[in-house]
Amino acid sequence: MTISLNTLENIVRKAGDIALTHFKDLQNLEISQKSPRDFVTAADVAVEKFLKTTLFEHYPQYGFWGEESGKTENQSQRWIVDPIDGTHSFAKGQYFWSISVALEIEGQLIFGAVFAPALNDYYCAKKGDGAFKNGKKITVSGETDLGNAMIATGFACLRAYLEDNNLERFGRIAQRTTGQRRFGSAAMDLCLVADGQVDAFWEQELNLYDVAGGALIVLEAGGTLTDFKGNPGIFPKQILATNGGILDALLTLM
Ligand code: 2AM
Ligand code: CA
Repeated sequence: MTISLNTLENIVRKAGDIALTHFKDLQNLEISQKSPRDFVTAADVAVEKFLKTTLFEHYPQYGFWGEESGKTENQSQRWIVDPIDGTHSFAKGQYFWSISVALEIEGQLIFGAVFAPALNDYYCAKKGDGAFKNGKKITVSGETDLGNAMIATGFACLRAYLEDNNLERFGRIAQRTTGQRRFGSAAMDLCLVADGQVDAFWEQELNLYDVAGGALIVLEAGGTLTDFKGNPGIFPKQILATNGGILDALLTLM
């Protein structure tokens, strides 16, 4: 199996150009609702179509799973794609949205890329080779005191009408940390942990395509990925990413 990091960066950046074309012309953007509070725009569809076609041209051996078009046949070796993570932010003209692409082979993440076109920030990781932002190696923060920590979360769970809607947990953690942020793109949130811009991120009720790319980037930057009990692994319904230094203290509050 050989993938070219340069080829993949070019493909993902071209997908970013497609998204940006729509982003610069938001007044004419077609937006429809998949379900209450769940949007899809013409940009999501165009970016996914481009990625599906282009990745298949370069790597015909791999299947594809995208948020908007679903799964192809070969799912044991597959690309996992969120064409726009943070669609609501995108449609409002805000800058925190991203394109997330991961390659998973037999359940193992091999490659992850998260590109934020409006910020021109390209994060990527290949298993065993570290994590990079715009070509420079990145690592998680060294913070060990939860009281000094800057933490991000999201509220995808508010849409699912669950009993546990994250509000209590947010209140509990917010009172014991210095900074709290809510950016609106889980893929970006994971990259911010990887880059040390925040010390941890948690969210509930996500899907694998929201987090697959960012998950490998966190791990390759030296971070931890667990569920809310501290079991290691990628749990989109209950994901906790940290710098490692505040993991134990944060787990007591989850
Ligand atoms: P999206 O923009 O691709 O939908 C923000 O809290 C995060 O929640 C984003 O990663 C967003 O991804 C995700 N999200 C939004 N709606 C969701 C839904 N209905 N179910 C699961 N995740 C969702
Ligand atoms: Ca999406």
